[in-house]
Amino acid sequence: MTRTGTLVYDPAETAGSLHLRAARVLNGNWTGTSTVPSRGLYPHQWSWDSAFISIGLRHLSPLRAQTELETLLGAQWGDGRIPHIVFNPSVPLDAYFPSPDFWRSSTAGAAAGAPRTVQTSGIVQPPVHALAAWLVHQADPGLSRARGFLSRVYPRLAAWHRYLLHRRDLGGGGLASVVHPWEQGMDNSPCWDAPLSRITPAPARSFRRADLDHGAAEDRPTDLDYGRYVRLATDYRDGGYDDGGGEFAVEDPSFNALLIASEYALAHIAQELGAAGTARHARAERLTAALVERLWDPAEGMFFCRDVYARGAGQGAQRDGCAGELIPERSVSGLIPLLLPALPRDIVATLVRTASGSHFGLGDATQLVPSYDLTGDAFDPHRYWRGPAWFNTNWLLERGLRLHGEQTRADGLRAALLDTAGESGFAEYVDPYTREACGALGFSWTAALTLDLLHSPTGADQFASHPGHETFDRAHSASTYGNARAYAFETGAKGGDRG
Ligand code: 9WN
Repeated sequence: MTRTGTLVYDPAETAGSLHLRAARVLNGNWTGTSTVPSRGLYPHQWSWDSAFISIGLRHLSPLRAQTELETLLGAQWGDGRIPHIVFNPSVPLDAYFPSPDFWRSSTAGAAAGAPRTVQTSGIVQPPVHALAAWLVHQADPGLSRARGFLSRVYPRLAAWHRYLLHRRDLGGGGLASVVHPWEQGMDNSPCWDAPLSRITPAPARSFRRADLDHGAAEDRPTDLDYGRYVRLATDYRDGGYDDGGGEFAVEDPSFNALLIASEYALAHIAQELGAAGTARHARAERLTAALVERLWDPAEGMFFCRDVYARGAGQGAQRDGCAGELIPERSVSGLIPLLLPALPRDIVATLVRTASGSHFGLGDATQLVPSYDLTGDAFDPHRYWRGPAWFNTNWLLERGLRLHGEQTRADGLRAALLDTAGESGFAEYVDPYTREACGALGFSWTAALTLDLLHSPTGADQFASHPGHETFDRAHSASTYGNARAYAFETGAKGGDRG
């Protein structure tokens, strides 16, 4: 216990009240079957939000955490996609744009197997779900087994990964592409500026934004960006949500790293259910190799997005032998592969240096990693995904640092996350320099990941490929790495799930 003036600071008591406040946020945002990201700005169920939320919720109520994921998976499409929004029918249509009457999932998505009784969007979000399901199971294996939780979610999660690895391998190199910036989750990142510049925006008068009723215009994407988001979504819908016909396809490091982390989790789940997880485990390692081969930029010391349909990408494409070209924008997305256990050691060391260097400033200019390069032309400390720090990305980096033995840096990041979550009122995101709250307050994943950091201070096992992963055989990693091209061909081929 320390004394400051007349105030007595008791870390245990502070943690206790932080826990209580975080739990209140999650209770307030619970609808009975799932949790909204925030009551005002985001009044429906969001896909990757629910995955992060369940990771925290498992510490309050493993049953609610299981239900959160089951509700989301109940809206899965026949082709395997998990929609990025599941709409609550009791919320008025004008509360959020684009609303169900824009997506028209049950009619426009019929050929792709959209559900008939629940309305959803037609795009996806990052695949954090299998990882979440595995962590939720571990919180109370007895309850999970009694309810048959894993045996019910496993086939759905396997179909989801199959969709991403087969239908979304638009670059032909084994990685999944996103077909809309909202799919990657970092909607307004400068990474999308180049591929979006080729899209003709929908006229501003053809839609009405609802986000500006809740958020400051200077913190949110511009009308021009929105026009392009709407155009891409409209064209996708009008093509029956069929993949491959669009004008936007990007291979993103964070999206694919989360897919790989979830593939490891599926291997654990398969084993728990009595099946062999080895094929999935090997696939996760081959995908790691494909990620390095297609998205790692050794000169810049981080991963970049690949613009699969870049025009004039000829030379780039010929130089590295891959379709499209890398987008030279430094986003936090390019650090998130740090959570992968089979990443070569030199890449881990370089990523840690990049995170702590002038572009992201971790432990120096900033205590939380910003969403975008502090020195970049497009940097803005308040605008959506163009500079502010988010809690989910920092939680992922904290776990990644710990996984690779960077305990001191991870401890610093954990402390900054807990302080900032409490001080900001569980803000959606914060200014990376001042940690001033931005966006919505009482934001669910901020509260949920706070709970996870309080309950799993070391989190050592969360992203491990298997117990004792630190003794992972790097020689095996090197040979897997050499086989990346063969693997790209293999996953590009049509076929069922090989797990
Ligand atoms: C569009 C819900 C979602 C998050 C995204 C975040 C934001 C929506 C929006 O909110 O996106 O999906 O309207 O801006 O960028 O990551 O899942 O919290």
